[in-house]
Amino acid sequence: MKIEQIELRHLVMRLVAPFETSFGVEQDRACIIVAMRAGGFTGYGECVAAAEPGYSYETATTAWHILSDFLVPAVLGQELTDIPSFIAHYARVRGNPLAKAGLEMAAWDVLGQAQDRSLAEMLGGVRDRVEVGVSVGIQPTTAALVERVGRYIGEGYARIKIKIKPGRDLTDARAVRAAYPSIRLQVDANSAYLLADAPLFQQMDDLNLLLIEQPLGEDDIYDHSKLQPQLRTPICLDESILSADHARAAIELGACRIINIKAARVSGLFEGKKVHDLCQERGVPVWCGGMLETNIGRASNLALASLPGFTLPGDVSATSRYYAQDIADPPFVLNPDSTLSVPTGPGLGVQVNQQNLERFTVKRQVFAA
Ligand code: OSB
Ligand code: MG
Repeated sequence: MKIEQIELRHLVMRLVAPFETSFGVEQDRACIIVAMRAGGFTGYGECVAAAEPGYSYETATTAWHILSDFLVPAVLGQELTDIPSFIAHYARVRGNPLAKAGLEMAAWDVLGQAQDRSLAEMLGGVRDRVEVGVSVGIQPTTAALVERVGRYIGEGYARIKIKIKPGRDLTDARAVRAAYPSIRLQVDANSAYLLADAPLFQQMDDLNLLLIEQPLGEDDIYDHSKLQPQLRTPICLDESILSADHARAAIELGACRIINIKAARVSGLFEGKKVHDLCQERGVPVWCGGMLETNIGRASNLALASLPGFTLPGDVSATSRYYAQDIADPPFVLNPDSTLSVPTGPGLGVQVNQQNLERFTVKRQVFAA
């Protein structure tokens, strides 16, 4: 199939509530939606680069530049036969994993539709439902956080992650643990601390946390290897792991005992599966992270999380936790057992709502072969 056309859309979508992390607050979430036309099919991808370079150095604007000036020209007019040969077209483009992952997702969707196979099937998924939790942003007060967590537990989420930052760490974590003594609980620091903060994390060892996510710098696998031996609680790396090679280095250095896999952060689903396979081989549990995706990215996350090594609940919550109106149907609804169902239709298995897609688009460009 010849890749005949690629359309990029920069979207801005209002979240149902502001999402605060150690790097900032997000209320209007940006993303780039890629629509790839080949062989009579249209495949969709979601690039999760945000408005600001807080989680990643990439932004929606830099990703637009990398996509439109380098990645799209590298694949437009080419034959789409399989993912490895597709990726090879832009292998010379350094870095920019979020931009690459958005484009790659659209290629998986086209291939899945052409082969009449679901993305989960193509990746080697083994389950039709995935255990999920909810990632709770920093709230105005500790009391508001406890209340917020209580509401999510009431909705049926069996695993809670709270965001922490200096000044809003131990107190928040202790308060949530005191209010919900048996809930599966974890914290995410998004790189806000230094190795010198080890005593703070040692105090968290009493809270029976599943894991502590990315306490130290994104470029600092080494200092994580100094921190992990000082803690009983497993460290889980997110920002630090940009490839299967990074995952191998982190595991061999003892920098973490768990890895959060986001396909976007590792340049796409193909590399994400490689991280999964390596971790499975080394006995390291993994779980699927989230980037406040629309239902397009959420469908991709659920397919990835259906692989056998994903043994911890993912940050993939119901559609209503993020958006009042989404750009693809049907909405994902939490099952009573704190799972989401993995889409079964060909490719991503969701239907894009063109009206909503248009409504949230702030910029659009079409590239034709
Ligand atoms: O660190 O996991 C993170 C959202 C944006 C950027 C980084 C992170 C997150 C989340 C949200 O934690 C997870 C979700 O999509 O529900
Ligand atoms: Mg994280």
